[in-house]
Amino acid sequence: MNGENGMSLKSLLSGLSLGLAAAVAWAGGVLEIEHPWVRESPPNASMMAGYLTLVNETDRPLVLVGASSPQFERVEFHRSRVEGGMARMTRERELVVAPGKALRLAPGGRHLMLVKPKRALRAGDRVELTLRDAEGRSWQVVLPVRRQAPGMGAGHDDHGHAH
Ligand SMILES: [Cu+2]
Repeated sequence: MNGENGMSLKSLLSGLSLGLAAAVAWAGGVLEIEHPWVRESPPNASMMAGYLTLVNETDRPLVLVGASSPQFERVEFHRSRVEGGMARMTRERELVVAPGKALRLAPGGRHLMLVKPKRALRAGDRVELTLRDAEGRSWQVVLPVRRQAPGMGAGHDDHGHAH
């Protein structure tokens, strides 16, 4: 907090209530996380890709600066693109979700790169993930491991809304 031009009591209180909301995850109407899933990889894969949709329910940009999972050595934000016929992945330092908008992480575009699983994960397993934003808030989400994107298969029972 920068105390120079003194926060009003009202903004201080709303800041506190946001902090409390973050403590009970996504109940606070700040970030909604939809359609989380991780694509199943061969058992010896050193990386897996995770996808979800982030919905910013506030009127300010939401800047995610980090992610982690106890089941992986580290988690990075990546973006895939095709350049000259070659698929390439680049690492991005943060994910910015515009006010009131959704940012979709999906195959062929942005994804969570889950690096070095501590043990092999298969369809039906679950990945526990923590997302952190630039204001120090954090959200926990469970991503089911699947062979294909939600909505592509026959079953409906495992679609994973995280709210
Ligand atoms: Cu990647």
